[in-house]
Amino acid sequence: MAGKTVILVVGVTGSGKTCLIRRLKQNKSSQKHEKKHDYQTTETSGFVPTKIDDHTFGEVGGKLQPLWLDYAQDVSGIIFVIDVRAHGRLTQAAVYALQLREQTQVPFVLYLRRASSKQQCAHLLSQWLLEDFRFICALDGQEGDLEEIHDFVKSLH
Ligand SMILES: Nc1nc2c(ncn2[C@@H]2O[C@H](COP(=O)(O)OP(=O)(O)OP(=O)(O)O)[C@@H](O)[C@H]2O)c(=O)[nH]1
Ligand SMILES: [Mg+2]
Repeated sequence: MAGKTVILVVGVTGSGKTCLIRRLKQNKSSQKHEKKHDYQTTETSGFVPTKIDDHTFGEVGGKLQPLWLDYAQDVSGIIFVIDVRAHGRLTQAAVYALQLREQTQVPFVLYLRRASSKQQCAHLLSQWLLEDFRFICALDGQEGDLEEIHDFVKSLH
């Protein structure tokens, strides 16, 4: 059955959820080949499912943060997107991530977008007291982040 594994994709407004799902759908392994129109988005409202192979990636926009937990009920895993350059929203994003992981039992991964290095990601995680979180460090302009998402998805039941 297509779309049987549902992965919830959450994160604060503008963190990059819609664009990430779009890249997954187009299987764009490199951000270097991006076209400008690929990244023109509007705020997501409600739950937006995107089927990719055997999986459904369900985005819930940042505006609906109070409902993330409700949407997390029947999913196989959660991808929490953080834009590490959105300085004004980082602390809030980290608190939301911590709360959501505490309240859910399914595999959870942080996707740290626009990171400058793995060390920067590790430093941020320790600053936020999230050292034990599984994370994907999406380095600016480099390949490999989608493969890590595929690995996460493959590990889900
Ligand atoms: N060039 C580039 N821009 C990105 C990328 N991801 C996000 N952006 C920019 O960030 C903006 C917001 O990204 P979205 O993916 O819409 O953010 P979102 O997390 O879905 O936001 P909500 O739906 O409002 O919660 C986009 O319109 C782009 O301008 C990316 O991978 N590359
Ligand atoms: Mg969106």
